[in-house]
Amino acid sequence: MTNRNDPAFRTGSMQREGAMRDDRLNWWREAKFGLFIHWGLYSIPAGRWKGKFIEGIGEWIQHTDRIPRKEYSKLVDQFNPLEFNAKKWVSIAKKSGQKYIIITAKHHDGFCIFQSNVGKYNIQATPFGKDPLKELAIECNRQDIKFGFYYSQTQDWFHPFGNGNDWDFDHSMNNQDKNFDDYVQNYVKPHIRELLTNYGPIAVIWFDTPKIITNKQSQELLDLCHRLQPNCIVNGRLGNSLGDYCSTGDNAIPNNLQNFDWETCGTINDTWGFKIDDNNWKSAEDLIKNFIDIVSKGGNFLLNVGPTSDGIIPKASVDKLLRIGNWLEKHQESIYGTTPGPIQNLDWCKTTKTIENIYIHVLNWPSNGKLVLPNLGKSIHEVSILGDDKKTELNFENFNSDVIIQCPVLPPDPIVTVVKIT
Ligand code: JFZ
Repeated sequence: MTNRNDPAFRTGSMQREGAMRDDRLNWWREAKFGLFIHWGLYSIPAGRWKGKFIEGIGEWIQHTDRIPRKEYSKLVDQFNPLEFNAKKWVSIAKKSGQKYIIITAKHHDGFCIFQSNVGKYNIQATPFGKDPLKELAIECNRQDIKFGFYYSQTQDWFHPFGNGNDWDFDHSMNNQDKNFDDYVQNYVKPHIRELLTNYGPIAVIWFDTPKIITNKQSQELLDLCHRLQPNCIVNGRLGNSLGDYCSTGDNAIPNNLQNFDWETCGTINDTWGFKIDDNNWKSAEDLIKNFIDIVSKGGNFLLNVGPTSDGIIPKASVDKLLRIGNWLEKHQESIYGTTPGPIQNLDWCKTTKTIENIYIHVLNWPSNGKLVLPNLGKSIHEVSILGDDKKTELNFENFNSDVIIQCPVLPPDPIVTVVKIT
């Protein structure tokens, strides 16, 4: 069955096989690329608390600095993202070649960035007074992008029975299990019901950090999601090896091809939630190469941005995303709707395939332009450079058990050139 031994799959997940699951996952398997958005109260302090620089990822600031919930929750009075524009955000994803968007409806801090009748710690309590998730749902529908929610089902540092806040609450009390179950039944489930009822079709519910959640609780959440929206897929961080697909650890890419559905979630700098002081940006080139590596091993890439509390996606993030989009525009054929290609063991090239074609993504261009590939086991009709308007046919010859393709000496694409073999 599935092989989840690679260290990239620390969070684990199993999928039950079946036609229903295949139906749900069909679009996702072709989509390859999604936009992750971490946005919440933590976007306001943005990594600094009372003038102090706080180590670690931005959305964990309350935990890292053990900020009392009474103090932290005052941030609701300040949350007023006047620059938020759903159309702009969705357009960025669209132009970047991303086919789905997943946004934090509730992160570990417990704040719900949507209108909820369950509890009061939500967007209605802020001066903003609108529901950004509703606007995004409508806009995604307009621009034909799938829409989904991140929801922290176990950790909740605001709810007294949620997991993780040991500075305000003493969770070693006798009723811990019972209380946590109370939180799941009467808080988490009603939230999920709202999210899967009030926003039209929801493509993904993305759970996280399962920790103490029991098998029964995970199963009940999974059943609830599928009952409310049979087409909604659920990620593996639901816990207890349940869910429709596996998530790797953050930014982790497995070493080899995997024979199950999986996704890498990654950051462009070092944080998920916006952090003023984090300027450690990855280059667009590295992100594209990581993306190709992931797709060649059968995975999807969910790439994160952390908008400011004003509602602006940092310019550096937008720049990188658009550069990925530029590359993708010319190379869509070798990415979307493909499956992993026949050559998996070479570092300088990553391959994908369709029924008719094999796509060689050349990460390191050979100085003489000669690509030496192992025998592909099929007869080659034609070789060309993907995106070459003139469709120039390249010469190739068989040599012992190799195929040698003569390409231009200089790589035609400045980032990654793709050679298409028909
Ligand atoms: C979790 C969150 O705690 C974090 O804030 C962010 O939302 C991220 C996407 O997910 O962090 C994790 C979860 C799992 C691993 C690492 C970080 N893991 O398995 O390696």
